[in-house]
Amino acid sequence: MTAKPTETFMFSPEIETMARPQLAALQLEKLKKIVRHAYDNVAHYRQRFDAAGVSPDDLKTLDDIQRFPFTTKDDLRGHYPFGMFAVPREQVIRVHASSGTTGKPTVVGYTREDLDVWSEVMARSLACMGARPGDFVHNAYGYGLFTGGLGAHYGAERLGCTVTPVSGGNTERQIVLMKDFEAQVLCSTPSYALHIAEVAEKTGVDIKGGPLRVGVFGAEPWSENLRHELDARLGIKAVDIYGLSEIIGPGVAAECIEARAGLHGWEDCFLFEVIDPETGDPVLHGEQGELVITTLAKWAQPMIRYRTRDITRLTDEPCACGRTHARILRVTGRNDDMLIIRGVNVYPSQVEAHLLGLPSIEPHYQLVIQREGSMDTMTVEVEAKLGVPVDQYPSIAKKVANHVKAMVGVTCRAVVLTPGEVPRSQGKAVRVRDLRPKAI
Ligand code: DLL
Repeated sequence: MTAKPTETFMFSPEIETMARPQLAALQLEKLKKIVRHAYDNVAHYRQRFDAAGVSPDDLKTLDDIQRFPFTTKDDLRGHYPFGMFAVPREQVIRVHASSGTTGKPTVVGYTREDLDVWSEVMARSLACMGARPGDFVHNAYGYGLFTGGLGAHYGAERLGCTVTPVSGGNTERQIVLMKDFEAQVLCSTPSYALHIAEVAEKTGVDIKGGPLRVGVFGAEPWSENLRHELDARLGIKAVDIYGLSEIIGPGVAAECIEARAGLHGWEDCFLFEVIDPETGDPVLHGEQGELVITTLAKWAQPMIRYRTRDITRLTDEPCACGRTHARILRVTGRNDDMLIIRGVNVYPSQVEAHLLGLPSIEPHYQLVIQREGSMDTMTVEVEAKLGVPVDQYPSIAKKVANHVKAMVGVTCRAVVLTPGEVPRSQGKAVRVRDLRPKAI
């Protein structure tokens, strides 16, 4: 396979451009099989479907899935570690687990066939984002229980790339390797990519003028402004990739480099719905809500109507790249990431969108949440650019607070810290420091 980086290139063109009615027929065929497999092999699904009075035989159209109960992270936790497996444990050849900040982690298992599907959707995603066979891929996603490292790794190999399996950390060494190996593609969280750019600038290494072309950035919410910042500081096109361990890992959806306007969700492998998180009812087509995903090709651990908690919108408007798979619009954050500050709902990524690009401050920030009386308050910690005199910090802070109030509608305090003071991340950035008293 050869293709110039600037030409549209698809890893599986016949699937990626399939006419939508044909795609829907394929989804229905696969849906029937996977729901039957889940019912026959997982006690949890059988009990839940029976209790809801639905059977796999009820699936006559794709909309019939709406009659089936949702699956949640708590269901996975409740069946820790292997209770949601739908095949004998010996056929599960890999497990991953999500960190789980509270309680038990959630475990996910893969058969050989599942890993094959994962590599396929990741290869497709990388090609869609502008990676090409023969490219050098610098993979700074963490290797281990987190799905980022191995997911990107196998996908890049499947596409025919050369992979540097560097994982996160030791940023100066990362930069040396990227430079010496002439990497064309960088895979990392967007926050870590920003740190890489910053360290390269500090150590005088010119990444911007080099062969690096594409940034495969995801695993955390990020804003258009951060995209512009990364484009400019690394001399690349920064492209968004989405996924979650419970479903498969990275590669559930990816933006195309042509449009960079929403992520194509691979609908031959996943069925997407958007629901009202309060009522569980489907929202009108194109409206915002919680993304619900059913895996159409995952045998070790099928997920039927998994509630991701991720807030987004779906569109199946035609895309400039020619792919027909519907697009998930940028995920602004999880339901549970939403803060209520003095009665106003706000996601950290909304604040980010308006902080970046302000003069005198670096694009690093943290939101500190405290409780005052019955109200939650927010302090935005930002960082001054090198060389900005300290006596200007209070006036910059005032401008930041006013700007956030004007753009996001939230009253907050702002504090300007000295360069380097906001913690940097090697994986997912910690955007919120929650200092509220914990409920006992
Ligand atoms: O973060 C998988 C991944 C790895 C995706 C590398 C992309 C790149 P988890 O650790 O299970 O899996 O976290 C999944 O992260 O439900 C979202 O809330 C968030 N997330 C992932 N990608 C994006 C994105 C990986 N592009 C959770 N934009 C998901 C916004 C994202 N949020």
